[in-house]
Amino acid sequence: MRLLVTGGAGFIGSNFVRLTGRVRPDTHITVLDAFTYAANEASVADAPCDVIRGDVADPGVLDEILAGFGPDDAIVHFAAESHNDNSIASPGQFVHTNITGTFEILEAARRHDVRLHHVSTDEVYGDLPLGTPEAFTEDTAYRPSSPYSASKASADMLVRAWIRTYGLRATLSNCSNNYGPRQHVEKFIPRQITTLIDGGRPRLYGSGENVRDWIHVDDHNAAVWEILERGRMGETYLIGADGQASNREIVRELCLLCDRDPDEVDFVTDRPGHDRRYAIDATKLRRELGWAPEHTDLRSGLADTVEWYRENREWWEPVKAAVEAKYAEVEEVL
Ligand code: NAD
Ligand code: TDX
Repeated sequence: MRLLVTGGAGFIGSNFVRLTGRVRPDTHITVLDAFTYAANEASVADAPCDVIRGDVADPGVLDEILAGFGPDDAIVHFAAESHNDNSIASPGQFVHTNITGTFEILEAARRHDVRLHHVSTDEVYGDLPLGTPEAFTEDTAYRPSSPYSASKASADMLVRAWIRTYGLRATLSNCSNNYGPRQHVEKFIPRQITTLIDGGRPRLYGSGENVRDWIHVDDHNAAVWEILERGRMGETYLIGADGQASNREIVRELCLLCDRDPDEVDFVTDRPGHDRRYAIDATKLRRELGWAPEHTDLRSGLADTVEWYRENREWWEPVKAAVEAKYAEVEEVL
């Protein structure tokens, strides 16, 4: 089987390529990645794939890659601008990559009659109140809050329209917050881990009470494989591992894992429009496809992740100072 993996030099895509090498070694993967600031050469340098540098919104490069694809081959579309804070500061690139890029992927899939799996986020559903048992399901109405989530919601809508109108063979998944190795240090968990490793104080937005539903990146990617192989065409599957925790709780755990005082944290300027809580009800995925997460103990998943950042300093150190300098322009300690 041939797979075009877009965004394969980013966090989830590069872990997908590596997981595929372990569980489906006969798959031939071509990564298409624009190598934006979010990509890391080292994430794919020793990964089992061919790598092409290019923009998903470029139909020419898509045609070149897909020319050799047959009816059993597929595209797994991870490429995106993925960071909410960046989307608030400068939304234009999010419209280009997430909306126009997905449009071009859809048109290329249609021209070459290739099956598509579109990777999306639970943020398209907006947020939930704190302290209630509600969770998102496949039937929850779209209500995105940020330019990032609005651009992902737009992309999902395009995919759904191409399925219905053109009969495109496609599936979608909306996953909760991922953690694990090779996540950019701008994101919450790697930012706090690398700050702690360097002896600094973790930084919590606002009150730190916002809740995210954490899933290990390998569990997300294993679910993507289940959907690729056995998902019903045209369907959407929510992916989540019942990993709800407040940002304050995550930071406490990371401090303890780094032998630091959990009360030595800074509360800083809140994110505008900050979503309060996300939670996924993954019943459909579990019942229909028999998927279940393997990393069910968040504490041990975080411990492994801390260990990875300790052991791979050369992977993150070159960009850490610049990321912190950018945050310093907008953050004030409360
Ligand atoms: P990431 O930012 O780490 O990686 C994105 C990759 O896409 C990078 O390698 C980047 O260079 C590439 N890219 C960006 N613009 C491109 C373009 N125009 N053409 C080609 N490549 C381009 O993101 P991630 O966290 O790995 O997220 C991957 C996907 O999963 C995204 O679609 C995101 O919306 C979705 N998702 C992420 C999470 C999460 O917690 N990180 C959760 C649910 C869904
Ligand atoms: O320094 C920080 N302090 C802090 O309190 C940072 C960077 C974040 N936060 C908070 C904001 C969120 O409540 O932590 C939470 C997680 O923040 P992010 O890592 O920026 O993730 P989030 O905004 O929840 O979005 C993530 O999950 C869904 C991914 O970045 C998206 O790509 C994905 O779609």
